[in-house]
Amino acid sequence: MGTEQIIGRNVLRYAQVDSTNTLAREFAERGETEGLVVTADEQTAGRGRLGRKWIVPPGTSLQFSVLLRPPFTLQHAARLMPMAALAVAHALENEYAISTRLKWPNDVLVADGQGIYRKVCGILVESSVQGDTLDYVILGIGLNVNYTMAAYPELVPLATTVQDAVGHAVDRARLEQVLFAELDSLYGRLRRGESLLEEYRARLAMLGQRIRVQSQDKVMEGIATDVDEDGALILMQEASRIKVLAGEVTVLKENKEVV
Ligand code: BT5
Repeated sequence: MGTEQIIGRNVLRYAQVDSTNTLAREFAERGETEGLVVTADEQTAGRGRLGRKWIVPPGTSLQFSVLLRPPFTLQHAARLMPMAALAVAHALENEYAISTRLKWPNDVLVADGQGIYRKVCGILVESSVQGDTLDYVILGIGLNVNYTMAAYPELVPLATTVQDAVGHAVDRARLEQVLFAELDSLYGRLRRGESLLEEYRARLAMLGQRIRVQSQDKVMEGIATDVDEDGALILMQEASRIKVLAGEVTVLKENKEVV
């Protein structure tokens, strides 16, 4: 209450850009203050992690990047990914009463038309670091909204849309507004030193399950037991506890609903 809005106080809208993350970074380099949102109807070079592509039909979805200058240590910057995932989950649950699950490190899942949980949102966090301090962070969010994944057969096993989950098209402008408000509220909590970890853990689909993680060129298997305050996934292999900072997770003993 009474805290000043940061995220969404300044929103720049574009019809077409290469990537909102790239454009937001340019604004950051020119000294723009935090909270700026760059959003586009179409990205010609939308990207995921490790040079992967993010592909969405123009004008259907939410694709935006938020410039943040968090007053955190470098280590705490890892809290922004779970924050963004939680904000998307809250927005979808509150607006459409659908249940969400989170997949470490950067996906939000919802049940598609068949009741199988699939990726509806991907998050890309890019940080600029000066020495050992955090200069700025670009938080990129891609949320599939008003189209059906049936138009993209190669993504059907992996991905879904809000429309597929809810059963009809939704008010995209309203969803955007609600999501900015959620992001702003959770960012305010992080800035006040609160932890969002319990809420994040409660929605993580993979805890307690046997998983395989591909991290750089290493592949590891074990039980996913936790995510810590640094955003790392904790993997137990026999008696050893491995802290995984980044990677791709596959759940091995499939809880049938989760990809
Ligand atoms: C992500 O990467 O999931 C992060 C995606 C971030 C996109 C936003 S949009 C606004 C901002 N500007 C940008 O340029 N990017 C951000 P990753 O975990 O690496 O997943 C990428 C993989 O997801 C691809 O290799 C595809 O397999 C799959 N994919 C591509 N398009 C998708 C879509 N629309 N929905 C679900 N999965 C998709």
